Amino acid sequence: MIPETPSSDVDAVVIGAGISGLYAVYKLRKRGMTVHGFESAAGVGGTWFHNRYPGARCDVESIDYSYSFDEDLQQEWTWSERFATQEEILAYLEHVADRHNLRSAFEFLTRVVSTVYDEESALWTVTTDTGRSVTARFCIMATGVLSATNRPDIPGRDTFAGESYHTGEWPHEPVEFAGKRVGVIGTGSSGIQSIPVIAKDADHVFVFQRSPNYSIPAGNRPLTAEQIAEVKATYPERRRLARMSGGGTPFTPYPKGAMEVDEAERRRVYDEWWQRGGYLFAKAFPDQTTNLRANDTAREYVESKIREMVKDPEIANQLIPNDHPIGTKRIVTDDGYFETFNRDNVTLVNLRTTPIVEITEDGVRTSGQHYALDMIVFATGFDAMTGALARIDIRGRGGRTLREEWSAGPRTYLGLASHGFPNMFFMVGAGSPSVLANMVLMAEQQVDWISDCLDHLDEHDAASIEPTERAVEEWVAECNEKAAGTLFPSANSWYMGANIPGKPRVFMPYIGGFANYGTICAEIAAAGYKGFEIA
Ligand code: N01
Repeated sequence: MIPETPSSDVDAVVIGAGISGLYAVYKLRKRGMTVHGFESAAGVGGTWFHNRYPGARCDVESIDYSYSFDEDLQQEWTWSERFATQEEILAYLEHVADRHNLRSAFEFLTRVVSTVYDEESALWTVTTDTGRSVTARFCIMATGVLSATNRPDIPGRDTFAGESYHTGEWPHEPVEFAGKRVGVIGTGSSGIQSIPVIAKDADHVFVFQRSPNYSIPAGNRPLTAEQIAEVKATYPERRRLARMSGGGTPFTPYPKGAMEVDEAERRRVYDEWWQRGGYLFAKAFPDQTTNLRANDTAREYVESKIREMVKDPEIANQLIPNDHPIGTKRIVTDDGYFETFNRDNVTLVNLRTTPIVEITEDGVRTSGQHYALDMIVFATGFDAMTGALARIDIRGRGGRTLREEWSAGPRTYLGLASHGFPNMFFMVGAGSPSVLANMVLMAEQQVDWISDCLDHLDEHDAASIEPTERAVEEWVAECNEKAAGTLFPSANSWYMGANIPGKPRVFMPYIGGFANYGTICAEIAAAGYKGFEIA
C-alpha cells in the first residue's frame, strides 16, 4: 500500500474515461487506492464517445482492439465484425465500465481546467470548470491523443447559417443528409470513412481536399462463429504475438526487405497485405518506411489500385498523393472511398489548385467558385497528442507550466512523465509508441508499469517519483534519432504537429516499436527505475 496521505482527498485523480482512463481506475483501485475520475463527456468511451460520425470504425481488428486484462471478459464478449463500428466499441467500453463498476469513480460533464502541484504537501490540486477542487498524490493524465478537435480558422467560419459539424464532436441525435448539399472539408481518416456513407443519402457531396491521402479498403466482414471460436481458443498466443510486435497487433512484416526480393515476390506480398486490408499495408515489408526506393514500390502498387477504382483518370490523378511517402501519414482504412468518386452526386474540389477563400453564410468560396451548401462537415482532425494537455493549466514544481516545458515539443521520459512534474503520469502519449500501436494494449502496458512503479514507491516508503532532466534529455534524443532513421519526418503529418499553425515540428511518438518500448520500460523498472528520482 502507498504511504498514508491524510491530507489528500484521494490517492489518485484520473482525467479521462476513455480506454486508458478506465483501465487506470480499475488497476489503481485493485491496489487499494482511492481514485477520483473526471470526464468532460456525459459518459465513458473517450474517442468512441465523441466520434459518432457516419462510417466511424476502428482500423485495428476488433479481436485485437480489446482489453486483455480480464480473461473472462475476453471469452464472453463476442465481436460481430472484423473491424468494429463506433457503436459496438462504445457498447463494449460501457460494458467493461459496468462490469468493473468503473463509472462510480467518475464525475461526468466535468472538465479539468488546472492541475497544480504543491511542493510542501507534495500534492496535486485538480480544479474543474464546475469550480470543484480535489487534492491527490498522483495524477493520471488519460486525456487522449486525438481528443482536442481542430476547427481551422477559415475566414467566415462562424458565419455559416446551415448545419455545421466536426466529426470528432458529432451530435448524438441523427443527422439527416437526404436532399442536402453537403460539403466535407478534410480527407484524413474521418473524412474518408464518412464521405461514402454521406454520399449514399445526400443530394450532393462536395469533397474539399487539400491533401490527398493513401487509403486501403478494409476488407471488413462479419466474423463467423468458427472464426470467433478459434480466436477465443488461441487468445493468449494472439496476445503474446501482439506484445512482441512492432505495433501491438499479431502481425510481423515479411522477413525480407522490398528491395531484396524480385518483382513477382514483391507483388505477391503486396497482394497478400492488400487483401488483409487497411493501414497495416504500411508494414508489408520492413524497409517500406525507411527506404525511399522500397517505399516507391508500395506507392506504385497502391497508385495502380486507385487508378483501377476511379473511372475518371483525371480525378484519379487528383486523388493520388504526391507530397509524402506512403505510410508516413496514417494510411486510411476505408470502405468504398475511391469508388465514391464514380458517383454523379460527388464532386472533388481540389484545394491545391483552388484554395478555400472563405466560408460564407450559405457555403464555401474557393478561388475558383462559390459552392452553395446546406451542411458543412469539418473532418479537419485534431491538435494531436499534446492538444488535450495544453488545454489544461498544468503547473509543476516552481509553478512551471507544462506548456512552457513543452514549448519546443513534448519532453518526456518514456512518454510517461516529465521532469518537474512529480507523480504525474501521461497515458499513451508523446514519447511512447502511442498512435503507432494498438491503443488498448498500449494503455494496459503503461498502466501496469505505473502500478508496479507505485508498488516500488510503497516498498521504499517513498512519496514521489519524477524523471531526471538528463533522462528526459536522453529519451527525447532517442525518440528523435529513431524518427530520423525513417521517412516519417518528411511528411506534413499530425504526428509532426504540422497540421496546427505554430506547433513545433517534432515527430511526437516513439517509433522504436511497441515490443522494444515494453522491453525498455521493463529494464528501467528492473534497474530500480533508472533515470527517475524517487524521494
Ligand atoms: O484528421 P486528419 P482525422 N482547409 O488530421 C484537412 C485517427 N482516426 O480526424 O492534410 C482544408 O488526419 C487536412 O488537410 P491537410 C487516425 O489515426 C482513425 O481524419 O492538412 N483542409 C486533412 O485532410 C487519423 O490519422 C480512424 O492538407 C484542412 C484533414 O483535414 C487521426 O485519427 C478514424 C484544413 C484532417 O485529417 C486523425 O484523423 C478516424 C483547412 N484549413 C480517425 N485543416 C480509424 O480508426 C485541415 N484540413 C479508421
